[in-house]
Amino acid sequence: MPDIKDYESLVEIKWCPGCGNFSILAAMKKALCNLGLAPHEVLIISGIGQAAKTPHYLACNLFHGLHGRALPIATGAKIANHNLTIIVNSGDGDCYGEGGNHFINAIRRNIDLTLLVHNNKVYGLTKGQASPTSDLNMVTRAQPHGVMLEPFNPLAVALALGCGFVARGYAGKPDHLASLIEHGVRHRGFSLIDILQPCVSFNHINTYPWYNERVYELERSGHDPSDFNAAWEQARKWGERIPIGLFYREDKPTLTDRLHALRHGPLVDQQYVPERLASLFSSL
Ligand SMILES: Cc1ncc(C[n+]2csc(CCOP(=O)(O)OP(=O)(O)O)c2C)c(N)n1
Ligand code: SF4
Repeated sequence: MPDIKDYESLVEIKWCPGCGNFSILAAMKKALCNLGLAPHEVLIISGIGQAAKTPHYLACNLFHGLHGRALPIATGAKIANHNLTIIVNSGDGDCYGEGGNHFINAIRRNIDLTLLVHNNKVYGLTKGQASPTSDLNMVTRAQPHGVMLEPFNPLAVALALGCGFVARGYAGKPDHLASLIEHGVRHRGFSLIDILQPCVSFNHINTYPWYNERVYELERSGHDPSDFNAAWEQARKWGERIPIGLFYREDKPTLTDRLHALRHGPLVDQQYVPERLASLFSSL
């Protein structure tokens, strides 16, 4: 059984003291140990941002990619070796802004991976500009007259695209979050966990006290995660009361189940036969 210490990295953590990312990191370690996964069985992939530094702070396989491009890298990795457990760490700007198109198409493909979006509702790394999830009228140094766009609702978009695991966690409830991550990794298919992550340096509205007053756990409110309409209703709630937990779950075939070329096992275990490629090229 792996131990939390097995996942401890020697890299110095550069997040601000009090940042919500610390409890997301701790929840990930706890979930991976509870799942009995050894570090060599896990691949963590990220894009750019504060959230995207997470893989450096875990001692396992990692790939730190480019802005919004974690999901295409994860898709390639999963096709090459679908025995790997893949987790993507992204931020609201990285995933829903810069990588928005990849977010949509990764859900449609139903790639078996877990996407953790550290949603602090600002661009943290670049010092607090509004992000796609910033609330209307939020004032930042770059938006002195307030945000003019309606916020992006990742849970509603994921539900509309047929995502089979749609959840929201909160960095202020790390045990609840660890359990969601565990369930997300166990789910065969694309699992989205949007995580409410206070940014103590640049978001002085959506703070720990602000969330603590509002969040409630769906698991304690009689919510049925197999009921799509109930999930849709919960996903549209924001403001005075904010639901966290598993909104929706459904099993469906994954991309690697559907790929004909993988029927004999992962690509990494298949023999490379250059003649087959040569005959394909000569037939074109
Ligand atoms: C194409 C492009 N757009 C924007 C940027 C600047 N940029 C780098 S990281 C980042 C913010 C990422 O925000 P988020 O994903 O919310 O991450 P956080 O730092 O808050 O965790 C931005 C805007 C860039 N370098 N290149
Ligand atoms: S700027 Fe915000 S998101 Fe980045 S490390 Fe500091 S508190 Fe965390």
